[in-house]
Amino acid sequence: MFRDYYYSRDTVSPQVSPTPAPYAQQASQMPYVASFNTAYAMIVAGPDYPSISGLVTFVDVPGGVRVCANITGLPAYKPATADKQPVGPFGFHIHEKGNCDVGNPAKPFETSGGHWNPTNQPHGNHAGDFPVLVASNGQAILCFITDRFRVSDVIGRSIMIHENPDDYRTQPAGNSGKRIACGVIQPWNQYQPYMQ
Ligand SMILES: [Cu+2]
Repeated sequence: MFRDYYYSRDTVSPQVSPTPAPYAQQASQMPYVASFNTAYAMIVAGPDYPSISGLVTFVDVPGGVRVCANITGLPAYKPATADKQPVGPFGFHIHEKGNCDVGNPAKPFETSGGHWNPTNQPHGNHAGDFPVLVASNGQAILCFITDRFRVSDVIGRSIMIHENPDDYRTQPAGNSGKRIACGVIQPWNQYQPYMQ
């Protein structure tokens, strides 16, 4: 009820909120802010490493976006062999589409599309090319700041974790191998009423 009152204060009917609480009166004097300045992605595991889970958060900050990841259940490092990339550190990117359906288990998460690349850059400089995830005992914790987008640009896209490290050079995806976990980026505090 408070939200109804607050977001439609110019047309509010007295039946909806006959006696606004003091905090609502205060809020009604402040500008309405529809903000998408915080987003999150819950990470879901693909079939190869089903114990992966975690959260990635996106917060607009002056000059960019602070991205923080806390991922658990990542596989142990395996060195490269003659014909295989190392397992870990893990390539970490924003992909175009907000769809984390596993689809074909042999090639999971194809529905997320390719790398999000709004400015047509080579891989390594895509807006959503992130630092690799380095795991300790299966857990990777990472925060960084990027000025390549704002939070509102990435809502409705997805964040992807790959099995192999990103070489930041091979096109179009850094040779980072299989997609092993994915999360749809969703608005967190879609509305920011001035509430205490
Ligand atoms: Cu990727």
